Amino acid sequence: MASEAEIQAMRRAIGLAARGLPTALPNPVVGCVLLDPDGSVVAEGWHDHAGGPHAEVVALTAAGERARGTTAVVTLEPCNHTGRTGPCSEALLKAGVVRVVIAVPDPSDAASGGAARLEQAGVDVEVGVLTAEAEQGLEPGEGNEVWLTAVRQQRPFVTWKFAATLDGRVAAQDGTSQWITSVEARSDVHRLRAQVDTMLVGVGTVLADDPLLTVRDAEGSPLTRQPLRVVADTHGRTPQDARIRGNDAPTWIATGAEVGTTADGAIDLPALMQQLYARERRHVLLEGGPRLAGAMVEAGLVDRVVAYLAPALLGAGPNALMDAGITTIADVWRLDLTDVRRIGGDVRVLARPRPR
Ligand code: AOF
Ligand code: ZN
Repeated sequence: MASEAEIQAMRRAIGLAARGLPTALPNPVVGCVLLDPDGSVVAEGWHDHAGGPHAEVVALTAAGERARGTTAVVTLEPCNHTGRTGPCSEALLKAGVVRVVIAVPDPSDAASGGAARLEQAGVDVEVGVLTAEAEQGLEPGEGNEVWLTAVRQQRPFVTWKFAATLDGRVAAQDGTSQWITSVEARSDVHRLRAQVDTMLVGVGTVLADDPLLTVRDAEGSPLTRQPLRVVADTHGRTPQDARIRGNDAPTWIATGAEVGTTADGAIDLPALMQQLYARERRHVLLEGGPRLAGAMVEAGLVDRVVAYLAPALLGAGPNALMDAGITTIADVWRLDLTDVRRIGGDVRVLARPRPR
């Protein structure tokens, strides 16, 4: 049984882990707290970026000799492999840690086995402390859900974002769409973009809006780390002078010829997701349009929905979601609300699909 001090330390470690959110990809976010036998904190650490030291190693380094005899409280099972860095299981053993408390087992084939290795070496191991909190985060969207889902499904986690009027429209009848939501909602979208490694749009959106799809800070300057921009473009219709092709950020125009097509001739979206995973992409922000969103929903490739709803009405024009293969109310796609808040003059809804 985990002690009260260990549970408190795990909550702290989950908070620390979230500090790695924008930069840890394609790695998980991980936090670690080392406790004395009397429950006081000796040192702490989190995983900042892939290639950098793991959370455990950061905490062990900070503790130095004081690590001996401590309990390590970690949000993810310590790795047991040499990837960009060495195995945390061995580092913990070498430092003389006597007990390890873990929130979530590592689902990856390459790195798992740390808990077994530690136990076999005589360390007291406990798995399953604050598991849900570590996956979901203390704040919505700040846990390890993205990375865990990606590894479990062997495809990137997909967040579908749209901005619509109260009657669900993303553009007017004549196709004009700027700007449905407030400036505050638009800067929130840039914060969202900064947390992913990939942005996906359909070629229809490129042809209609010619989006740049870069991430900018509050002052409007581009960030140094820009997500990969991907266009789902079955027949290669992206114009040569489209803004998305510019060298502001990396771009992949994914065509049917390259990725593969389904029986009805459309780009094979599960194959596209697998190829992105193979390129170490773990979090895709799907930004439209309605047709691609419909196909992604139909293919079961949406893991989180972020909707910005403006108190405005259009009465005509395209809806956020088209043709998701749902024809009768019994098949309605139900979501669970995870967060609702006011952003500027708009409402932001976070929702998670229920398994179908
Ligand atoms: C941990 N602690 O802080 C992290 C872990 O290439 P590497 O060396 O960075 O290893 C990446 C893999 O290690 C990653 O896919 C995941 O399985 C695990 N991440 N493990 O013990 C950490 N970031
Ligand atoms: Zn590790």
